[in-house]
Amino acid sequence: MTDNAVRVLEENWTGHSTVPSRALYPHQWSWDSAFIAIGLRHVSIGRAQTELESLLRAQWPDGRIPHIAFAPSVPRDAYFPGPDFWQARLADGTETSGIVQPPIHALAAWLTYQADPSDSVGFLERIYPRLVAWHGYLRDRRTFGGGGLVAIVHPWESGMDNSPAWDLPLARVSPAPAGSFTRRDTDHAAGADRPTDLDYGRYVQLAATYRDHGYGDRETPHAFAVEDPCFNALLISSEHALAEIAEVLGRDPEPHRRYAAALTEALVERLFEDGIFRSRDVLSGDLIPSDTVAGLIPLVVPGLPVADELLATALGPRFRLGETRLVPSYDLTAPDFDPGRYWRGPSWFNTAWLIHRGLINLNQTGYAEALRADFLTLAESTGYTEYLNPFTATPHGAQNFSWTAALTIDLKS
Ligand code: 2M8
Repeated sequence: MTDNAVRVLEENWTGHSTVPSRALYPHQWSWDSAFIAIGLRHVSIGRAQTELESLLRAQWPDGRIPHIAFAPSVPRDAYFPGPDFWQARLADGTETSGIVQPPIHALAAWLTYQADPSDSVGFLERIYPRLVAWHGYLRDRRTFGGGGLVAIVHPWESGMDNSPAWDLPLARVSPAPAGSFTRRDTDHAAGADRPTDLDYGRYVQLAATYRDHGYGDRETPHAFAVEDPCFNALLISSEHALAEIAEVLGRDPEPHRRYAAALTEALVERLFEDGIFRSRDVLSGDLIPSDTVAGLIPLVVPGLPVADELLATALGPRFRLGETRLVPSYDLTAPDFDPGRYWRGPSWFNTAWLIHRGLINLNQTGYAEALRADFLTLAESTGYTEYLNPFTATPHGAQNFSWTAALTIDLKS
């Protein structure tokens, strides 16, 4: 099984990074690269380091890590929105997008170091200041809500593009006119598995507005600004990882620990409701009453005070952990649950990996082992699919998907 997973990563390797999927996503994606490094560290420590360092070469002077670093060798219109849409070019000519993705990179760097400490201190030295700058960008430029949590300004920044939690805030966005752009994703995946055209038009409009304001967080009149529990939980886990990295490098870990503690308090105070974490719409000030897998990801936060209640929700009727395949992306009891459409119901391997990590942290070894076994069976039987139906295990989206393969290698190791 692991050999097949290694082969997937080899086929998707470009020489310095790994594309999520040759056809659907032919460039380097931010949080994909972090998950991929977590698997690659067991195959080649050098490749895992290169994966993360190549992404950090696309970091902007303001500290943000863009969600896509475009490969110059790929046709400019192979993916939409491509480099001509984003119009973001670094001094060395690297072309990128202008939005971000969940900050799991410091955790990936720490796990990479742990796989081979003797060969990784130089790597930590090189990337620590960049990771600090990345978190600094989020802390200084993205805390619009006033409670200390970081806000995303585009659904793509959540990594869970068409999550039902975005329906309410997105309703206030007028879509870019039909015909003003051409989708490329539906050339490679079934339309019924992907976001609707209406949602896509809204994504394009939001990104164009941000671009037309120079990607300035204060300058842009954001029509979408949301505190997402997954994004903030991964920032907390990554701050804990930065504390560990700082200790190895002989720096002061305490600022990282203090920031992680403050964020954890804010996360619980601002987003925990009805046994789960919900997203807060910064513009209306309201919590969004759609329960998605993002609300379970804080299980990865060390010392989470509401972990027992959150675990009960994962096991309860909304997600039925242990009774469905992996963990569904959306509340099973919601009337608009859709088992095949992207982030509106199907199960994903990266979120299952995160929840598995949370279960291990909580010493829930029985649930963790069952989830791990399900993960490994499904990864192989579905051809390392991107996502799957939580009842029938029918594969959806791309095959030979990199983070599915990488996280398989990690859970096998
Ligand atoms: C999906 O998102 C991209 C936009 O970033 C897309 O739909 O075109 C999401 O699943 C996201 O989480 C992932 O990072 C990306 C590449 O795998 O694909």
